Amino acid sequence: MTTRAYIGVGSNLSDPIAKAKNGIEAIAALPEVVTIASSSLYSSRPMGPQSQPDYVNAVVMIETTFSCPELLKALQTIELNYGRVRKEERWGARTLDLDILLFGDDEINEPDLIVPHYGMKQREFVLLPLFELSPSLVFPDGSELSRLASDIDRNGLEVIENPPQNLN
Ligand code: A4P
Ligand code: MG
Repeated sequence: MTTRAYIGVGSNLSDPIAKAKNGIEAIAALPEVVTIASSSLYSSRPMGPQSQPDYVNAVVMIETTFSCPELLKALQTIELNYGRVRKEERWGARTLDLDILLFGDDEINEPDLIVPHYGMKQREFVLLPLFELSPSLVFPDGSELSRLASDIDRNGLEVIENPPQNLN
């Protein structure tokens, strides 16, 4: 069975543009995953502690035969390969953060896996790249992305690079 899923990519340390691209390429290279499209790369102001650099954010749309827990494990391996150091501080700086935003219409509430991602409806750096990829998307709870995306404050979010091409 194939599932369409969306992955949020974030980085704000050690050359974040390169780190975000590395992450996008590593997702495309996973077995059991076909990347349909990546959004542009965006520069975004930090949510959480303000004493950290701006982030580079993007969203990737994939088709996968992984289960959702298998996909999480694969993404965590990529995060570790790109040198992310897990720190105590919540929402602190990180080299590469890969979050499962949506996994088909699945609604999962496990201690280590919450899907749809719990914060996505309040985050311009998730909603606007997602809207670029799938403007007519409807969330599992029936809410429309187009409405959420038009209501949210851009908070300085800007495109810094066009989408990476030829990812498969
Ligand atoms: N986990 C649960 N659900 C998921 C999911 N859907 N996808 C668990 C991925 N992981 C999920 O994650 C902690 C645990 O979440 C994992 O072990 C996994 O089992 P983590 O990545 O180690 O910790 P974290 O990312 O620091 O925590 P959190 O609360 O997920 O942070 P966020 O929400 O990812 O926020 N500002 C801007 N502008 N752009 C950003 O991308 N990102 C953050 C991090 C803060 N500020 C930001 C940005
Ligand atoms: Mg995370």
